[in-house]
Amino acid sequence: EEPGTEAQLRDRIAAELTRTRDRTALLTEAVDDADLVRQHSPLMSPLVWDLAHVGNQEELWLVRDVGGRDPVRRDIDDLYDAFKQPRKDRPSLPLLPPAEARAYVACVRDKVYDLLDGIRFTDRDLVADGFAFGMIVQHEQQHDETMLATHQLRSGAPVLHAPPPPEPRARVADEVLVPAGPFTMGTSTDPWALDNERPAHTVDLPAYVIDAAPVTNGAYRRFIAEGGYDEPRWWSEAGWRHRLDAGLTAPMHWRRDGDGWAYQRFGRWSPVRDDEPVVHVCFHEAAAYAAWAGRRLPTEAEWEKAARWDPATGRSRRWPWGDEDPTPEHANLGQRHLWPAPVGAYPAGASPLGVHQLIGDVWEWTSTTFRGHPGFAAFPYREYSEVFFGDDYRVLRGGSFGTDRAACRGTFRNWDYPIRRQIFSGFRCARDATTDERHAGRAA
Ligand code: AVJ
Ligand code: FE
Repeated sequence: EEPGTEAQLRDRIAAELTRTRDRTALLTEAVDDADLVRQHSPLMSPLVWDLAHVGNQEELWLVRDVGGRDPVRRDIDDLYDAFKQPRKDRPSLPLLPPAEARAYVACVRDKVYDLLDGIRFTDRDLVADGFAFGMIVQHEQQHDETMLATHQLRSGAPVLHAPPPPEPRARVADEVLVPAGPFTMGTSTDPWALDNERPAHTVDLPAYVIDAAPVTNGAYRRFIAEGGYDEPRWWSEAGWRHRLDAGLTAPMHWRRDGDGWAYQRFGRWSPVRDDEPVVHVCFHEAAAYAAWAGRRLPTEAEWEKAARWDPATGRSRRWPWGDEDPTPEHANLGQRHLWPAPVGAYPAGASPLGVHQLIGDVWEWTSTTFRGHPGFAAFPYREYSEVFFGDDYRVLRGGSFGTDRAACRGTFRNWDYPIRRQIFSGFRCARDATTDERHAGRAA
């Protein structure tokens, strides 16, 4: 590598670290100390736990492991170990108070900027192409999205502000035919891709049809109005049991408003807007809607082929629009806006086949349970993803309005329990292609 490249990578890493910390600061300075240490939902940590946990992971990986430096606070490792401390118990732990937590993360960050100065990115696998730094940036951004979800669950006066997302700029088709054939899923080359996105491998899919946009509030309201929540036949057995146990009747944060619906977003109520993607639905609700609509959820491979496959070259792109990182024209990412954008708001972000808003807006449930790609190798630690492999979790793809561009890609994989809906989760539907469509697809 030429020396200029290494200096550029250092600058880019420093900029990403700083940009990310600015977001963390915004999320943790918007509320007072009492609010920071409070648990806003048993599903979430107190914000002050996320803050110090982010610093502790940065200390473990960058200060101690990459930098080989002395621990800053070895005594708090257990407190901020997500596996040792279940979320519901975190508020009763002897956590660092807000001022100490801020001082701690700042101290760790100073050491990281210092060690970044002398780093050789060719020394070890862990730092090749800046990976360890990228992993830590992504980790902090993931917790920022989690903190944003905590903000959505807190009660009290609104503290977060952002301009509304753009209005529709294009008409979007209902659905798109994806022709049969192989495509490359996953990646072996994206430098900051995490272990579960690797390696690149070929997946051959039969022809299928996928929604050109996520399912909207308007469509979802018809499902509700036509008794979707009252009809066990649309629900899986586990889904129906959960629908009854949890008393589900509408997406989370919705309430009836006259003969319509209103939703609460970061402390403000407003009438539900029909042309926005529905958000805060669990996997079971998404699957029930799909069954009611005579469709199904896409598999994870179907989602990724629709997002990355370029029929002109046969290549898989990094993003639906190409290989270049997203700009605000491409997708609703990064908490620039506080809710999903209406369908048609991001024509520049569409895939070559004309599938819109795959990236940003809402995480999209797929029917696939979370497993390693063929040839998966845990790196650098099993606890990031391997320990979650199995049938308990469903994969979500594409990122939400609260996902940063650094923690999102055409290959990025998220996962959660099928009953979870405090995350910014929505979905789109798919179906097998008919015989006629398969022939038309081949002729085109
Ligand atoms: C990838 C979003 C499922 O928040 O549980 C954060 C990311 N892993 N700290 C999570 C993560 C460790 C993870 N998800
Ligand atoms: Fe974490």
